[in-house]
Amino acid sequence: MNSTVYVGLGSNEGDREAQLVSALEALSRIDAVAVLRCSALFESAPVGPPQPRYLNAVVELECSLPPQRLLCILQQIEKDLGRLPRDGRWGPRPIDLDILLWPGELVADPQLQVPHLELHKRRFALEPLAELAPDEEHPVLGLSVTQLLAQLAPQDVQRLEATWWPETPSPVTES
Ligand code: A4P
Ligand code: MG
Repeated sequence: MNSTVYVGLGSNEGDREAQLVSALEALSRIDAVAVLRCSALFESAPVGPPQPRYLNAVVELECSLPPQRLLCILQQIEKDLGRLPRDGRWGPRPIDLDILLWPGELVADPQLQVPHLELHKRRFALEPLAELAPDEEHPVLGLSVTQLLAQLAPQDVQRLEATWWPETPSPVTES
């Protein structure tokens, strides 16, 4: 059965633009996944230890895999794009792919929590997500993405106009 999934992309090390595009291409190549829509790109101040600024975006996927299987694939893409184990929690990384929200799914395993446990605290995830799914409800907090954003303190998150990024209201075509 196909479900809709929202995945957050982040990069703050190396060629951030190229890595985001490569991650998108890698996602499009997975048989069981279709990239339906992309948010705009956002540049954001790092949350966590001092490190370079991030580029963030959210993509809407159609996926016929269970959550754990999608997580493995996302982690393989992170590795392929040069992410090293030493990057450490909340440290700089060439690419980070997080499952943010999976309508109809609630996962509370040791290796995977969906919705992402930090989603409701993070403007860099909620602002792009709100472009794709403003009315989607957080199944634990019972608030929509728009409502979560409204209760969040300001954070340094800037929406970018980037011609090279396939920000879409329309489906992304595979290359
Ligand atoms: N994991 C559990 N739930 C999930 C999920 N929903 N999606 C587990 C993806 N992974 C999930 O992740 C550590 C473990 O989280 C994984 O092994 C997986 O089993 P990781 O990507 O290896 O390490 P991490 O990313 O450093 O840890 P964590 O806790 O996932 O951090 P976040 O939440 O990804 O935060 N500031 C800005 N402005 N923009 C950013 O994108 N990103 C981070 C990373 C910190 N600060 C940021 C940004
Ligand atoms: Mg992560």
